[in-house]
Order: sequence, then structure tokens, then C-alpha cells
Amino acid sequence: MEGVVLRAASGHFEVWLPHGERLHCTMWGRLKKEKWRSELVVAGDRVIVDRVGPGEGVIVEVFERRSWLVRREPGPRGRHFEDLIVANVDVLFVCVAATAPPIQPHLVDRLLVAGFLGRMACAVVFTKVDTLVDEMSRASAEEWAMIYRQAGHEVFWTSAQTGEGISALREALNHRVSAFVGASGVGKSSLLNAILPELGLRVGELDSKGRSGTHTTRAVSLHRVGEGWVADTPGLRDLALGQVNLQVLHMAFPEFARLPPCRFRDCRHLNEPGCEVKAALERGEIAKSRLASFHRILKGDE
Ligand SMILES: Nc1nc2c(ncn2[C@@H]2O[C@H](COP(=O)(O)OP(=O)(O)OP(=O)(O)O)[C@@H](O)[C@H]2O)c(=O)[nH]1
Ligand SMILES: [Mg+2]
Ligand SMILES: [Zn+2]
Repeated sequence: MEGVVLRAASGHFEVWLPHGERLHCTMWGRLKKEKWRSELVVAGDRVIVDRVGPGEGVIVEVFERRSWLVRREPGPRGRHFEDLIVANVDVLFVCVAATAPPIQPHLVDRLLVAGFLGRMACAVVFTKVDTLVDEMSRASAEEWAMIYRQAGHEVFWTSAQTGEGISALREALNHRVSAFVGASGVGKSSLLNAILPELGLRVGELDSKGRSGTHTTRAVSLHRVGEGWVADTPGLRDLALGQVNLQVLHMAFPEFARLPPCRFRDCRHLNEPGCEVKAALERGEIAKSRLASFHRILKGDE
């Protein structure tokens, strides 16, 4: 029987079967040896299961993944371990809070690059827009939204509290697999609760300064929205990408990739003559923060 992994935790898997049944599964021993990733099977994986008892099964095969969100941890001898977070997602919804916790543009940009590398489309979701009560915070949030629109991403403007933008987001989740990702405390679980009121996911407070969340969600879980699926994920502190090739990284920044080519094919957009990216920056078509992220990712420092 073919199914979808809804949740994976230390060798135990909840698998959804197309007729709606959920099986509690373990994994077949031989499969464990064949796989090379630290996470053998993750939420979003399409699997074949054998039933072994009432409500119980065993995963005997994992289908090839069409997309993946991974973080790369440095390993021995310059190698990297790939830590798979979720599989087979069509659209990565990168969530940022309109006010608190403060936006971390570098984390957002890393997630957008990870989405590109993992073959997902990416959108940016502003959460908690009900907290934009003064002109300054509103102007700042709108400026960030502009930057990501300019980068070619669809931007959603939402509040789980007032319901603003929730139906547009629900619509966007239909007929595809999505994942909400971002820093802890930006309101990923709250958004899902607003979209699916019967869900009742646990949400957490921010720390006393409102600088960060308290890592409330502990595991990735997939939920049905209409004819689609959406994954809630634990808040990320950072997302190591490992070494990314210059040309590939350039492609991962859609507003860079749109420009005519720079004079030098291996232009790193630092101070080379004939650099189209620098020229676009001066014209205000590219944000400083985006080019800064590009350079940090290129250098490979996490
Ligand atoms: N004012 C306001 N607060 C919100 C909104 N959405 C979430 N919050 C608050 O933000 C805090 C964090 O929300 P969560 O949904 O737990 O955030 P999360 O992104 O799932 O966090 P992790 O699971 O730790 O990654 C909670 O105190 C929520 O009540 C919103 O639309 N408006
Ligand atoms: Mg959460
Ligand atoms: Zn250049």
C-alpha cells in the first residue's frame, strides 16, 4: 500500500493512506541499511507500507523525492552531512513576523536559497500584521515586503489574530504540498490553527524581550488542507547550506538572475568592473541585504 508520512520521530512513523486511514509504522530493517541520510524517512515522504496488525504497519520502501529541504552539517574530511527536514514539498512558505521576533533577513535569504536548491517554489509570509500599530513599524515591514516582491516571490500579509489574509493563504495551500518554515515564534503554528481551527496545535510565548520564540513545535507534522497538505515545522535558528557554487547561488537570487550577465563570467559582485548586480544595486533594484546575504553564503560562513 502506498502512503504519505505525516510525522516521523525516532523510528516511529505516522503514515496516511489514500482512503484516509492512518497507520502507526516502524521501518523495515533492511531499508535502514540501504539509506545514506541521517534521517531515513521524513514527513512528506511517499512510502510503501505493509500492514502488520490493526492500525499498524511497516515501511518497506521509500519513493524517490521530488524536492527536499536539507541543512548541511560539516562532517569529517571536509564532507557534509545532510540533515533532511521535510520531503516532497512544492512550495516553501518562509514566515517572518511583522514586528516580533524581529526579521532575520539572512535566515530568510538562506531559506529561499535552500528552497531553490531543494527544487521548491518559495513565497514569503508576513505574520502578525495586527501588531503594525505605528507608522514606523508598518513602513519597515512594508519595505521588507517590497524587497521580497522585488526578488520575485509572492508575498502574503497575514494575521492569525484578526484573520487578515488567512483565506488567501488557505487558497494557496490547496492542491499542493506546502511547508511553513522560519524562526521560532514567528507564528507558524498559529497560522495553521487559523487556517484549520480544529487543529489546535500548541503555540508558545516569545522570550521576555520579544526577540525570539521558545521552540514550541518539536517535530515536523503534515496536515490536510482541502486537497493539499501543509507541514508545520520547528523554528530554525540557522540553516547551514554548505558550499554553494557561484553560478548556482546566482540563480537562487531571482532578481540577480534576471539581469544581463556581468562582464566577467565568474563575477562575485564585489567590486569587479562591468558588474550588473552592483549597477542594479545603485539603481535601487536590488536590496543591500540581499547582496550581503549572497556574499555571506558564497563565503560559506554559517
Ligand atoms: N498579535 C499576534 N500574535 C500572534 C499571531 N500569531 C502568533 N502570535 C503569537 O506569537 C507567539 C508564537 O506563536 P507560535 O505559533 O507558537 O510560533 P511558531 O512559529 O510556531 O514557533 P515555534 O513552534 O517555536 O517555531 C505566540 O505567543 C502567539 O500567540 C498574530 O497573528 N498576532
Ligand atoms: Mg510552532
Ligand atoms: Zn557582478
